[in-house]
Amino acid sequence: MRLVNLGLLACAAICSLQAQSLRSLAEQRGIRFGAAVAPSHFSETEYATVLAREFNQVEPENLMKFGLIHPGPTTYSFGPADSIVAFAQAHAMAVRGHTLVWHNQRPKWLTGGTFTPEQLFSILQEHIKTVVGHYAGKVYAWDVVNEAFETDGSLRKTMWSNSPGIGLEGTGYIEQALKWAHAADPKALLFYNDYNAETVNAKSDAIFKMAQDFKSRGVPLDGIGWQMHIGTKPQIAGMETNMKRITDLGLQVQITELDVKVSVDSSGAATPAGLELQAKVYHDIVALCVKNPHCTAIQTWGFTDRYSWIPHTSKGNGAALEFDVNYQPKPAYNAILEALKAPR
Ligand code: 9MR
Repeated sequence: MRLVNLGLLACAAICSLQAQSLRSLAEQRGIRFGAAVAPSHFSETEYATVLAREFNQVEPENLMKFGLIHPGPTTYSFGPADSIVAFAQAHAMAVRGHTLVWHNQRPKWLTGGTFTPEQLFSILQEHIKTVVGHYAGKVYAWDVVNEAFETDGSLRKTMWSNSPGIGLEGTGYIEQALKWAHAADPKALLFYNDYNAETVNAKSDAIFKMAQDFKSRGVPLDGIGWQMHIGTKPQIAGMETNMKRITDLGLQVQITELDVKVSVDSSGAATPAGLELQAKVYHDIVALCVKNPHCTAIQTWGFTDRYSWIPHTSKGNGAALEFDVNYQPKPAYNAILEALKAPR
């Protein structure tokens, strides 16, 4: 009897802990809660433990980008990203792929070369076919094209876009990339991903127009990724309006790179008030996604303040994630739990 009680007590403690994780609450809601990761940290026990306990999705923060996965014209380096897939499989997590077509983190052989549009067309086709083919059945969703629009809604001029790029007009190269990705893995969900396009503005208008056009012509686009690198004053109402118009097209929205930067002192510490404000923002963003059944994933860009891109690029800001540098949950973490628990 006593033993049984102890067993029940132990279960009560462990089971309620499990029931409280981000991943279990997200699973109950039918959404994925992910984190961008680097496998160089997997050997750190706390990193691996918290990641496996709290998240049901991972995405390589860098390792599937062109420059890292395709370092020579005919050389692919799949090993590091494969180790992320292996971690995910060992812990029943889904994998998002990031990213096939981008203007950053390209290899030297590509940036330093001189290629005709015909050659670039073949290079990109081969790249997408090889990378998506390698991960077919393992990566459930891809950010096929990343950051193709400027703030004013015009198309960014990159080596891929019509300048002359791969030789296709306007959003033609995005369409082509989606078609190549679809051919390489017909089951993968294909996303267009961008930043500062979460609320209604010139950039999100342009993305919406492209999505509308693609949907009307049967181009294989499944969703729009919202990076969501934000501060403490998000325009939730505008985001809700934008999410509705996208999902009304029959597309998904996934929040792909969420982090909420706050001011920090020279040691990287935020104030308690800053952390409370940040928690409210995390709550409101997660609540926004939970409310719309076509918002299917929320992913933070990392999960611990120990490893975050923010302090390196945004001076005076940091502490942007849901766990602190010692893997302790922050007010933001509890706020996410609350938002995941709330009725739709
Ligand atoms: O977090 C990534 C950082 O480690 C890289 O140095 C950087 C290179 O541009 O890319 C960061 O990830 C970016 C992502 O791929 C696309 N959206 C913006 C992210 C933050 O810069």
